[in-house]
Amino acid sequence: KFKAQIMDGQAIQRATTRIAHEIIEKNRGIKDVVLVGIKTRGIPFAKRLGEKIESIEKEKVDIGMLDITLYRDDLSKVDENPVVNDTDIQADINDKVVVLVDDVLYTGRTVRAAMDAIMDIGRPKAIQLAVLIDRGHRELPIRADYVGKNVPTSKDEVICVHFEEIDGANDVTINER
Ligand code: 3GP
Ligand code: 5GP
Ligand code: MG
Repeated sequence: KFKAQIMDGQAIQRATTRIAHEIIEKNRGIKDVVLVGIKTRGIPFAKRLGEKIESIEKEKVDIGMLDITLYRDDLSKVDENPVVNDTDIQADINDKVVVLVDDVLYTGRTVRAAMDAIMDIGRPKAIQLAVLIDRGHRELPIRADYVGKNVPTSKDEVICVHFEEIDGANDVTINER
């Protein structure tokens, strides 16, 4: 059940532009940066960040992806373990800064699984995390380095992220389960 729109397309675009600048600033350029999008909507978000970074720095950015699912039959249950199904990272991540990119950060379990998968592939010099929305309720000691918007939620609420590339529209809404 729809409750409210928290970001429109322009707000998503501005947050994306800001985070692109923050990634460049924190890493003093993007020479060693590899973006890794997490499954469905982390991937278009990573691509958008990559395009923005390239247009600012006039330099190519490597992008990879991870497919991680939570073995939950019901999204209201959050005590299951995420499983990495598929990894597509062509770039050499050794001694690189891997920036994990997801649409929503919630319990942190997906990000933990993503960090495990990354460490299995190589030895990055650092792993950072970028998310469009941080909705709170962490169950692990994980925080994002780059956040589009902090949105305090109850556990009964769901954040719906819509990207043109997948959903045919750009916005973020908060819904009741
Ligand atoms: P995403 O792949 O774009 O992140 O987890 C699968 C999908 O279910 C997610 O898509 C997300 O949009 C949606 N979803 C909505 N609410 C929740 C939630 O509370 N937990 C999880 N894991 N996914 C949710
Ligand atoms: P986690 O709980 O592991 O932090 O998040 C699990 C996965 O589900 C992540 O990919 C995250 O983007 C997604 N997710 C968690 N809560 C929500 C939510 O409320 N809305 C959306 N769209 N995705 C969510
Ligand atoms: Mg996600």
